[in-house]
Amino acid sequence: MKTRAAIAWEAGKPLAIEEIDLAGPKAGEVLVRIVATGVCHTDAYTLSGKDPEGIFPAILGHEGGGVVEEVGAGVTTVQPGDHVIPLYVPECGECKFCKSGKTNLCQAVRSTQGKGLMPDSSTRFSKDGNSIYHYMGTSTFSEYTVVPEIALAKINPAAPLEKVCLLGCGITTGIGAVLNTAKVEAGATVVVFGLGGVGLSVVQGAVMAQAGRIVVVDINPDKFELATQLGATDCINPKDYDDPIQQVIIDLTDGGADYSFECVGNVELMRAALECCHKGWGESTIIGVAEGGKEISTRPFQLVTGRVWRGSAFGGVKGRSQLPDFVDRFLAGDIQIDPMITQTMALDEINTAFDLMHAGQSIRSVVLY
Ligand code: NAD
Ligand code: AHE
Ligand code: ZN
Ligand code: ZN
Repeated sequence: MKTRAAIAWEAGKPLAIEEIDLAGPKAGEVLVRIVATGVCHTDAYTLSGKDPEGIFPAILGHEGGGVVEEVGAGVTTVQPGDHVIPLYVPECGECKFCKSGKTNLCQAVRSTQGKGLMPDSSTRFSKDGNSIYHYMGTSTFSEYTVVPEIALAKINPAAPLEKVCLLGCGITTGIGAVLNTAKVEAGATVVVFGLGGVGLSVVQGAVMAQAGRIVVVDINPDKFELATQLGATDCINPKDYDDPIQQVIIDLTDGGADYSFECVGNVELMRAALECCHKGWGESTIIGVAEGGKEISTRPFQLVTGRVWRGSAFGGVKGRSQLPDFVDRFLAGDIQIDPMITQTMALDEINTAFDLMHAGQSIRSVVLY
C-alpha cells in the first residue's frame, strides 16, 4: 500500500513529506493507522545526526496513537479496530529482562530495532524499491506504520488519540521516573532540571507523589508559568546566579534535594543534578539523552557520601501491562495532558514542530493526520 510520511532523508535536513510504499504486516506484526503523534526532543536528537544509532533515510516518530488496521499471521492480542499506542520499549513477557521483574527494558527485538529494521531484519517502508529505515520500532511520522505485536499497548477506545498519543513517550516517562524509578515519597524535596514535556511531567509526577517542595530549573524563564501551574514551588534560572547551580540548590533546600531529575540531556547538568542532592541519601535520576561520545563525571566522594545516580527509560513503565492504566488515569482526570499540547498541526507542517522546539516556544506539538 501507499502511505504519506515525513522522511528524514539525511541528518540535519528538514523532513520531506512524500508518498512512499509500505508492505503489509508479516507474522507477529501489525499495521496501524496513526491518528496523531507528538514530536519529542529525541526525534530532534536523532535527526541532528548525533545519535550513534541514527540511520538514514528513516521515518522518525515514537509518540503516537492509532488504530489497528490489519494483523499478520499469528497475532492474537490485538485486532482491527483496536486503539493502540506503539511502544519503543516493547513487552514480550518472555525474555530474561521481562521475566526479571527488575526492569521494563524488554530486549526481544532491541538489536534489530536499533538498526532500523523489523525483527526479521527487513524494512516495510520503501520508495522506488529502496528501503527506508524504521525508527525506535514505531515510525509514527507515517500515516500508516507496521510494528511488532509486542510493541503495542491496547488502550481504552474512549480516550482521544490526539491527546493520549503523548503517553507514548514524554508524559509517561516523566511521571514514571518519579513513581517507578525514584519512588519519591510524600514530603520529599524534588528538583527538576529542564522543563520540556518530560520535565513538566516529572513535576506532575512529583505532585502525584505528594512531594513537599518541587524546585524547577530552566534557562528559559518562559517555562516557569506552566511549571508553577502544574505544582512547582520554586523556579530557578541558573543565569540569575553567580554560584554553580548545585550550590544554589543546596543553599535553598537546607542541604540539598531528596530527589533530582535531569530532563535535558546535558552531561554538565547531570553532574549538577547529582551534586545538588542531599548528602547521605539524595538520589538523582538521569532521563535526558546525551549525544554519542559524551560522558558523565563527578568526584566519587559524591557517591561514597551517600548520593545515588540512576537512569530511567520510558519511566520504567512496562508498556503492554501498565500503559493502559496511564490512559485510564488520564480519563479519570488524574493525569493532565492538555496543558502540554501547545500546538497542533498537519503532517505537512511537521518541520515547524522542530523549529518551535528549538526556539523554546513549545512543550509538545501534536501532528494530526
Ligand atoms: P525539550 O526540548 O522539550 O525540553 C528541554 C528543556 O531543557 C527546555 O525547556 C530547555 O529550555 C531546557 N534546557 C536546555 N538547556 C538547559 C540547561 N543548561 N539548564 C536548564 N535547562 C535547560 O525536551 P523533552 O522532549 O522534554 O526531552 C528532554 C530530554 O529527555 C531529551 O534529552 C530527550 O531526548 C530525553 N528523553 C528521554 C526519555 C527516556 O526515556 N529516558 C524519554 C523522552 C525524552
Ligand atoms: N539511540 C540512542 C538511545 C537513546 C535513548 O536512550 N533512548 C531512550 C528513549 S528516549 C525517548 O524519547 C531509551 O528508551 N533507551 C533505552 C534503549 O534501549 O534505547 C543513543 O543515544 O544511542
Ligand atoms: Zn521521546
Ligand atoms: Zn521481553
